[in-house]
Parts: sequence; C-alpha cells; structure tokens
Amino acid sequence: MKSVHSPLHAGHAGQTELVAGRILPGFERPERAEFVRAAVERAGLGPILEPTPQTLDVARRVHRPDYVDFLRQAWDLWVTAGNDGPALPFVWPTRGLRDDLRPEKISALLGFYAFDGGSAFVAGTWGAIESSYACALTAADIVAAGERAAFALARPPGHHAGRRTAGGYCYLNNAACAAERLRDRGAKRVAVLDVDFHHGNGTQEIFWTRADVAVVNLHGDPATEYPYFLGAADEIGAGPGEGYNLNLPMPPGTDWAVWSEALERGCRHIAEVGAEALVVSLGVDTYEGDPISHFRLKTADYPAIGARIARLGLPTVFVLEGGYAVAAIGDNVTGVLTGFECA
Ligand code: SP5
Ligand code: ZN
Repeated sequence: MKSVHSPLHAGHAGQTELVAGRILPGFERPERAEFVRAAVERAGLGPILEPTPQTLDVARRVHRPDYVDFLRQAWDLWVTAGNDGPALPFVWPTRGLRDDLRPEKISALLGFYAFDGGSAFVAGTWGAIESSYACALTAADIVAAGERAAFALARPPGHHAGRRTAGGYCYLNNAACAAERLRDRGAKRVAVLDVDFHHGNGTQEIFWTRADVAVVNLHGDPATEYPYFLGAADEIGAGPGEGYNLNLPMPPGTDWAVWSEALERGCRHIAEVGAEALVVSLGVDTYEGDPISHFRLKTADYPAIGARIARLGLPTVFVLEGGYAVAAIGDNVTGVLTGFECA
C-alpha cells in the first residue's frame, strides 16, 4: 500500500492547549507523524510519496468558503495584530449569541470559526493543514485510479473539523474531503468509518443530510468523553441522510471484546447501505496506553481491525487521525494497515 506524506506537517509545532486550567504543550505534535513514518518504513508497507499539489476546490465545498479563507489567513492576521505566540480563541458565539455576525478582529474570528480551544495556529499551521489535505486527496486519487488502498500519513488530523469550525486539533476535515473526492471520481456512495476514540463530530455534521456519504462512528460515549456535545446513539441523520449516520458510543474501559462487536455492526451497516468506496478515519487513541483516552485496545488487536475492514472488499483510503501514545502509535497504525493487506 502506498502512503502519502509531506514534511510540511512539521511546521505545525509548539502549539498549546488548555488542560485542567493550565496552558500546556499540545498533545498533537510532529513526533506522532515521524513515529508513524518510521513504522511504515520498518514494516515495509510500501512506498511513501509526496502529495500532488491540490486546489482548495474540494475544501471549499466540504467547508464554508469563508472558513477556508480564515484558516489560510489566521496566522498572518494574528501577527499583524501584534501577537507572536500561538493563536487561540477565548470567546465563542454559543447559545444566546449571534453566529451570523462575522467580527472583524482576529481575536474574535478565532472563536467565530472554532467550537473549542484545541486548534491553535502557529507560523507553520496553514502549510501543514494544506499538506495534510493534499495527502488525503492524493490518497483518494490513488484509490480512484484503481489501487485497493492508500494511506494519508498526515497531520494535523481532521475529523473534528465541521463546516465552519476548527476544534480538537483539527482544521480541514481531511477524511470528509477524501470522501468528497471519491464521489467526484465516480463512487455513487461512499462510507466513512471513524475508529478514532473520539466521535468524529465534524464528519457527522458535514454529511448529516446526505445519503451519498454514510458515516459510521465507534467512539467514547459523549456522556463522559470529548467532544461531549455530539455522538449519541440517537443521531441517525436527517432529511435524505436519515439512516445514513450510525453512532456506536461505548463506555470508558471498553476492551477488544466489546469494541470488536461494534466494529462488526459498523461494517455490516456499511455493507447494507451499498457503499462503493470507503474512507477510514484511522485514530489509534483507542490504545490502552493513550494519555487522553479511555479504551483498552492492545497493540495486538490492531491487525484484526484492518483484517475486518478488508473483508468489506471496498477500495479504501486510510486517513490518520488521533493517537497520542507516541511510542506505540507507529506499531498500532501499521498494525491496522498490514492487517488489511494480509487479509
Ligand atoms: C483528533 C483527536 O483525537 N482529537 C482529540 C481532541 C481531544 N481534546 C480534548 C483533550 C482533553 C485532554 N484531557 C487531558 C487529560 C490528561 N490527563
Ligand atoms: Zn481522537
């Protein structure tokens, strides 16, 4: 399987996040991708290619165009306003406030286009966002051109990013953009299978009313787990999309026995809706040693995930999402990918 990777991810470094009342270094750091890259090489998965340059056309359809423009300009506006540290929001248009009143100042725009304080901007953030997006589209194109699978070895991740909101370390929704590209290239229906520990709220929002992209999420129950405000089992999609969203929330402490049953249900749903291509939001923060998550999957479990996904028999684009136990992330990710290839 080919992997698509850009060194530009490394410019997105040194961001901070609010953890238990303190501003700390972000969990989502460059070493994550470097460890995955090293493991892909060690495993002999296949060639690692640079992404093909991409226009922002797909991003502007998946997201609101003004949001994409904001992402592109955020750091420059922040610096022009006299700042030099990481750009983070501090005020959001939540319940009771107007979300149709686009403010002029960068300090307010950061909140206007975010749902949490998890997606800071530094000097290299836009370059990394654009490269991550290009990796996802290039991987989709490789699959659309006839290969069985491809892997977007990219960061920052994307599945929390909504139509006009950054959050949860995400900016552009790479998996949603890959799904959109597979539709553009002729797949009549695409499924997104999100196995990251956290609910992919952005992907769900983006495809909520669409029947042509089915979304299946396996994740920590929002009653106790981030992102808290989406991801319940009763969310099934709306309008033409009704029945095409499936949420499978699970309690903290969930291990392989329970998690693999949910995977089975999710895979059956994907087969039933008649998807012609698949995008996997591949987070490995389900790992027992993950510092911010609460499932108990073991490194030895990951190949079985890949093997089950392979049994769907679909052209498959894997897109890297979360996973913060840096020392194990490489083996866990390549476990899934080699499990897929060996099946
Ligand atoms: C892509 C992805 O996996 N995003 C996850 C975003 C999670 N953001 C909330 C993190 C909460 C961290 N709590 C720290 C507890 C440390 N013991
Ligand atoms: Zn996650």
